[in-house]
Amino acid sequence: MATPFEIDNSFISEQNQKTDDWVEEDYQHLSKKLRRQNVDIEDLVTRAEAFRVAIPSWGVGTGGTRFARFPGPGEPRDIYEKLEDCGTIYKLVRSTPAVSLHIPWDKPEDAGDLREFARQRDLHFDAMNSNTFQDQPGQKHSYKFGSLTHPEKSVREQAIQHNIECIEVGKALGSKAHTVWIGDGGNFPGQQHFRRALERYLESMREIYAALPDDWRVFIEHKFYEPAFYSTVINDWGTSYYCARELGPKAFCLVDLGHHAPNVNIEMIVARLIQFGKLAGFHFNDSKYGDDDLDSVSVKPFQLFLIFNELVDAELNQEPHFDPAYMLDQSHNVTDPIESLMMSGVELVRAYIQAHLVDRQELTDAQAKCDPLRALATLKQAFTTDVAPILAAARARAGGAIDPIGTFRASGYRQRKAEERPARKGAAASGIV
Ligand code: LRH
Ligand code: MN
Repeated sequence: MATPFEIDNSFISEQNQKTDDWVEEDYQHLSKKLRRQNVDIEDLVTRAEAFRVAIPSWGVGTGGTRFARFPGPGEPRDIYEKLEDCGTIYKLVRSTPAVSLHIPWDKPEDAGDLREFARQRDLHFDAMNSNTFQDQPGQKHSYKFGSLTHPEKSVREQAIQHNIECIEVGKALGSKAHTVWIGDGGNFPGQQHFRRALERYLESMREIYAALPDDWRVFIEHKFYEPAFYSTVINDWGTSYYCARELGPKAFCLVDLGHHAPNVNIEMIVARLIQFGKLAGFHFNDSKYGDDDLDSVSVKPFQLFLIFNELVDAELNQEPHFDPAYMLDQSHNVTDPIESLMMSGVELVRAYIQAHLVDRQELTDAQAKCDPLRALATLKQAFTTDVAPILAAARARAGGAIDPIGTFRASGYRQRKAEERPARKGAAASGIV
């Protein structure tokens, strides 16, 4: 079998040479501008190089809606081809060395072999994700009416065993965390007893928690609706926080940006979870209405900046238990998934570096002196600073592409994959739809 096509490093540096000059020019200009603010640009490049966000394995295939999915050319057909694409993203943007797997969609036949395949592409595995929101072929009990909170013990037990199996697979792959998102809830008033359903959730999660190795964490992911359209058991951060407290020191609350009603102040929820020492991390995406899973920073860039403003403030203050896991969780219905994930990988570093440009002394003083406009202006100055030269320099110094999408398109990678990956009859790489 021919070796799968890969973009090689010499092609990337060739492409970079085409744009080196303007990067250097803009870099020097920004360096002078920041020096006037007593900011050392080199410190920011180092921070940009160190920024890490995990890629969702289910994000490299084309996503869809309940209406339709329009698969693109050269779709990955199994977990190995998904890792090829994750390796390509990491090679070009240099901020995404970790991949978050979803079980059973990505259940490996040979975990050791998969781990080695990933290592050869400088990849490792981030948090595992269980799936008790779909019934698998041959499954004994259906999750139609719930999983970890189902009224019948046999169904809950099946869901608990699935989560424990995910942890076992994760141990073999070198993962250190397990994310539990359940769609459990009701479509009708009266369908569920709200308090008893939550009790059943905690009873089930205690068994999953007990299966965690000492150095692992479990991430509880809340969501205000869908697939249930009247009530959802783990519907908001408050319920998630209560459960994380009840379970113990290895349980934390994961914030998926799309899992909140429109206009909810998510940056304030982040500040709360940081203060309570229970912030697990994020599933980054963007949305206009519901859980749209749109590309990060494609709709509300200022909201993401304000979230990173809270994260950087906590980082600089060395808040206890502050070790957030950053992951993307997007569905790419009309773009090339690799291009969308690369752009999102870049945009997250941008928000992080802009948040490091906030003059925190000025902000604290404005807050102390009840000067809201000066406070906002201090944030806006950072948010409106074009940090592109810092991001490009960080990628180039790490062997990545100054223009990831331009280099990806020039490489013909997608066309090559279309030749290498003829669609398998009826077998789309399992994922969202
Ligand atoms: C639920 C969710 C969860 C994943 C799924 C793919 O909406 O955000 O994180 O398991 O998407
Ligand atoms: Mn999510």
